[in-house]
Amino acid sequence: MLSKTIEDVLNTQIKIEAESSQIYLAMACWAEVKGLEGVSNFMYAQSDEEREHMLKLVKFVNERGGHAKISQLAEPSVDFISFKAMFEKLLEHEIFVSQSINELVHIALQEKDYATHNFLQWYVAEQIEEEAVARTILDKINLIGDDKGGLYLFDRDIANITVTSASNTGLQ
Ligand code: OFO
Repeated sequence: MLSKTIEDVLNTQIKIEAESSQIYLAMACWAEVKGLEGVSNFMYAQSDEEREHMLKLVKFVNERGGHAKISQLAEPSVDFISFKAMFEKLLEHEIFVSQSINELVHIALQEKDYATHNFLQWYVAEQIEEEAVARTILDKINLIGDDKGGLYLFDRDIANITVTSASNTGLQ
């Protein structure tokens, strides 16, 4: 059974994951209308992943005797000055989510809720992976600079920068 404190913080995380999904969906749209097909596919996949993260939390809260809250979401930015700026936003957002997960882990320990603490380890691993992917992409973007040919190749090759979910690393 979840304590009220844990239920509330998990519900806040549900909202954060849902907002992450919306943020990446907006990025997918921006890239798609700019003709960056590879980048938009990457962002659509990211958006789907975030929805899965949200659902995993929803199920956990409901199964542990709480009630998952589905809340109103903040409207994401829909315009970016460049695709580099967009990926910088992505990294910034993932760092914010990692901090939120760290705080959750801390609260779970304080509350002596070891089941939730254990459940959250999947998210800890996932955040390490997602931050690493965002940094890899930004390194590549910095290499390209303003080179249009480089951008073309980047858009083609981003499909190979896979987002390895923690579920594939045996941590689930
Ligand atoms: Fe939900 O993993 Fe990124 O934010």
